[in-house]
Amino acid sequence: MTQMTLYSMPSSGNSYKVRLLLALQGRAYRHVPCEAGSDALAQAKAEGKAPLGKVPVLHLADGQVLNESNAILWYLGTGTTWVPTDPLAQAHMLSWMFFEQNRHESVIAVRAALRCYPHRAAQATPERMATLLDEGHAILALMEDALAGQDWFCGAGPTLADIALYGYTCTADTRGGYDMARFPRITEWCGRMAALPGHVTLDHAP
Ligand SMILES: N[C@@H](CCC(=O)N[C@@H](CS)C(=O)NCC(=O)O)C(=O)O
Repeated sequence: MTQMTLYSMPSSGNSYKVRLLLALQGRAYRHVPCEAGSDALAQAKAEGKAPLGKVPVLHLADGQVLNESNAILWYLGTGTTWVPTDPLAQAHMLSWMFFEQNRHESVIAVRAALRCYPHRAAQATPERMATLLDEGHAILALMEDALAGQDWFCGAGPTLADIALYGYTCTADTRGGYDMARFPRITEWCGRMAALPGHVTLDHAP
């Protein structure tokens, strides 16, 4: 049977978001791992499987192709409990997803990449790392404030906003070097995410 195919980078939070939602939904798919610097990533690009030059990319059963992690989340989540039905609640959810791409990922994921990927190490100057550390802590403080009095970022249950933000936050300490002891609400929220039925970790191979 033809099924969805996901080209994703095992070590990437953007890719992990999509793998996590698929796991939480219990959906079957074919996975093509495309690690940074791998032949598989180069081949996927050369064969036009990643039209924007990045992963994750979801190839639907009918051959249509979806780029951008949060757009893929939207496609997979629409019509399910992962997307609120009220338009205002949807907009709140989307605002967190835009925040994640514009402000969170561009700092917290970048610091993690500079620490973890050998080919990025030369860019990890002390000044840049210190700036990214301060900026990341400020971003995490915004999330910590938003979780005051609520378990999830948007409404009474988990939505795509939680998955998008979780992608890089769950490893902000181990990979990014951020001090998560300063953010107890985020730590508890990560625990709630990890307890969701079907949850998989970043290193889970589908
Ligand atoms: N905004 C995109 C970012 C995708 C992205 O930057 N992917 C990186 C891994 S996190 C990638 O494909 N890198 C491989 C390359 O640039 O060759 C998304 O959320 O999907």
